Amino acid sequence: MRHPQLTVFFLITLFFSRPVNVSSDSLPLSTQSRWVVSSSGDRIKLRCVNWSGHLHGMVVEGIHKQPVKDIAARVASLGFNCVRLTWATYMFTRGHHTNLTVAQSLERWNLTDAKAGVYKHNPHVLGLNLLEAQKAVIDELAAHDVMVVLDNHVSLPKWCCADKDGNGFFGDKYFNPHEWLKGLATVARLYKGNPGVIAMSMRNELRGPRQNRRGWYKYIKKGAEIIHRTNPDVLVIVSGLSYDTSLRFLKQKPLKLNIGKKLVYEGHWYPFVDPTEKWLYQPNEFCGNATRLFIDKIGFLQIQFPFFLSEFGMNMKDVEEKQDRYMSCLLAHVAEQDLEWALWSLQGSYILREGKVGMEESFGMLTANWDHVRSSEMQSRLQLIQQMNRDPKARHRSYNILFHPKTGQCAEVVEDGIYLRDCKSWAKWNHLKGGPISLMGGDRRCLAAVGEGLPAIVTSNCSSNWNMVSGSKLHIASRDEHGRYLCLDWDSSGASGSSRILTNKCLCLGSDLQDVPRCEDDPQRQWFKMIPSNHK
Ligand SMILES: *[C@@H]1O[C@H](CO)[C@@H](O)[C@H](O)[C@H]1NC(C)=O
Ligand SMILES: *[C@@H]1O[C@H](CO)[C@@H](O)[C@H](O)[C@H]1NC(C)=O
Ligand SMILES: *[C@@H]1O[C@H](CO)[C@@H](O)[C@H](O)[C@H]1NC(C)=O
Ligand SMILES: CC(=O)N[C@H]1CO[C@H](CO)[C@@H](O)[C@@H]1O
Repeated sequence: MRHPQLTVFFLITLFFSRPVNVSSDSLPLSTQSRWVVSSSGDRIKLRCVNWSGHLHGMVVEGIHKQPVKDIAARVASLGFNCVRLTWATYMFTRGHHTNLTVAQSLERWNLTDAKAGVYKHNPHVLGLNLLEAQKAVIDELAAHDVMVVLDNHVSLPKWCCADKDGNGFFGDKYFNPHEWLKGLATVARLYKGNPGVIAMSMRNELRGPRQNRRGWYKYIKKGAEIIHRTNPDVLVIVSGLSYDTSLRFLKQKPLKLNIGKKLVYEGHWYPFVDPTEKWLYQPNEFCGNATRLFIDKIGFLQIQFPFFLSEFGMNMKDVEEKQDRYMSCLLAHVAEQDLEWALWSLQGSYILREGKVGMEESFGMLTANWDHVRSSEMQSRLQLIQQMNRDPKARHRSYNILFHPKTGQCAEVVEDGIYLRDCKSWAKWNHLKGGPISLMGGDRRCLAAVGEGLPAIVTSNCSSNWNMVSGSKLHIASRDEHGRYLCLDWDSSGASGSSRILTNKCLCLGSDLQDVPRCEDDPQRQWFKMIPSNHK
């Protein structure tokens, strides 16, 4: 706490902290239709962050910058209840890797500064072998109630992923399927009975010129079943082809596995889809298209199975407008569907990545020195998806939360005004397409547009009808008394932490509410989503 930045960090994180209540008596986890549930059948929502441990040194990143115990405490205080911890197959299948101590493993790459850093911050880890060190990290996370998904990320320990890096598909240069199966079985056995590890994902981002469906069905089945036979407690997470963006072929031919109620699917959704310029000039149509494409290729699995969006993220160091819009678009979907997820990533820097010592991770929640949060905006944007909005066991009536993904805030009503606030409390809305938006309970009161540039209000006059419009369906529009369309709008000039919701001319939309062909405005301020919830 010597550091002023650290103090700020702890204040912020305390402010945002929320309970993480997975105790070992709720284990093992299993699945029930599309939910992950505890041993007593209560939903457990996975809200994770990725933490890399698969690079050259085969130790988790950051261990040379901060004590593992502090990193684990931060993960928990940032509102994550789980870590997707990545590992490399060779660490478990090649004796000359397995037997290395952390010190030796870093020395192999001449990483003397990192070694000195580990000595300074985690002296007890330096002499452990790589397996013991991994277990120490998992134990520390467990001590902070943070669950671990062990993700097989590569075979040869290095940065992932490229088409021709030899780690992409079964049979590639470094990716011997038998060795991979052996690695999975070894890890499953090592963590059998360890309550810290709740799931294993089989392989990150299958890809490359050799990828094919036949190989996928064959090896995914073997991998899943070997994990389950060895360690029947863990969830088994199945990933797709083309960098984990496609499992469309399962619509024709479902995967048949003998693993009980343990199957979870995963997928990735990054802003890198082409042509990203469309986020700038056709943002509504592109958001609609991107969401539909994601659902069509992989997201559709959530209807039947728990779906883990195991990687998404954006550059938080130098925020690019297009990535910012991607994030709003994605958050609206993730919140609406209440998916399981893992943000890429925790690490603010790498010991060694792609030949560069100390390379910074601009997508990291933490800064390069691992000592404070890179972006409090991102922290705020995650707040609603860090909550469980749909609880299959709850008996409360469902309603909608009016969510604003650009700020991550939720609409709350104070007297007749509507404000964006942190999602600790919120107004509960009912809405039938094309009809009024009314408050649940009490005397009937409805959302109304008064005029352009004026605050939206709630009133007993329920004659305003509202529609979700534009290609993104993220604009919420109604007519004013002159019959002109107005959209809900965020008044960003308001005091921080509480700004009023106004109605304004709909951005990027013509008078017929169709998307204009090219839009120079940023529509994000007008992007809202009705999030179904039965949270009490
Ligand atoms: C690794 O260590 C184990 C146990 O100490 C030993 O049996 C094995 O031979 C060692 N492997 C190599 C390649 O050094
Ligand atoms: C480490 O340093 C030694 C001596 O300078 C050098 O011979 C070796 O190639 C280096 N190894 C790596 C992996 O950079
Ligand atoms: C959205 O998808 C439609 C149908 O595939 C296509 O015609 C249109 O150009 C796409 N729009 C954008 C902005 O990419
Ligand atoms: C932003 C980023 O670096 N994402 C990476 C996350 O990890 C996957 C797989 O290792 C990479 O393909 C992404 O580029």
